[in-house]
Amino acid sequence: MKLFYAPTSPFVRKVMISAHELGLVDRIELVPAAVSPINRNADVVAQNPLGKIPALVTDDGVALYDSRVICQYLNSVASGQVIPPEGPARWTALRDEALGDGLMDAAVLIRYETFVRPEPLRWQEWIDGKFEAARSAVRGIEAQAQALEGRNDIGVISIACALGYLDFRNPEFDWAALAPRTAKWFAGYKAHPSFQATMPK
Ligand SMILES: N[C@@H](CCC(=O)N[C@@H](CS)C(=O)NCC(=O)O)C(=O)O
Repeated sequence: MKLFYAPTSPFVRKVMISAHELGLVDRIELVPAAVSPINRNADVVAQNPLGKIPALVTDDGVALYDSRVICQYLNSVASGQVIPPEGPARWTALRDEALGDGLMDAAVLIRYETFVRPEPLRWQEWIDGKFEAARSAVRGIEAQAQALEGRNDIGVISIACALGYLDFRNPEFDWAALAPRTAKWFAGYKAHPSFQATMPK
């Protein structure tokens, strides 16, 4: 399989942590792919018309995107448990994946607005709105922090990637001050070898 990737993308990290947990890392060839909303990458667009990473090309030559579909695919290839097969655990995992993904969306959009967009064109109210979305997502995670303990499904993987991305790009945001129980859980989660092996750089 080939994964179009960038080491700083939290969505790529979600896929790579899943691959580690499912024992599939050695089957994935990493294809470096720089992307940006203003600089589309033709190699990525050839696989994913949305021009976004992660994009995976399977051994059968089928292109898959986005990160949710790729994680479902990897889980099915490995007959794994990263995505619980049925019952309440499945819906909790998928709901929490959506929560983590939404937090990543807000954080990535803040990054584009503050780093990619030229300063005279920046819109502070828009940035503030995205930070407020990030705050309410963090509060939503904190409200169920106890339920994160002991899990290793796609929901906690996505939440961990989102919090790790905030630490990487926006340490001054200090999400942990809003979510002390989540911060305690995250301190333990960080020890996972899959999390350590996928640190953004
Ligand atoms: N919903 C997508 C989001 C992926 C995404 O936003 N990736 C960013 C990099 S972190 C990207 O490719 N941005 C390029 C663009 O917005 O044009 C997923 O889950 O894979």
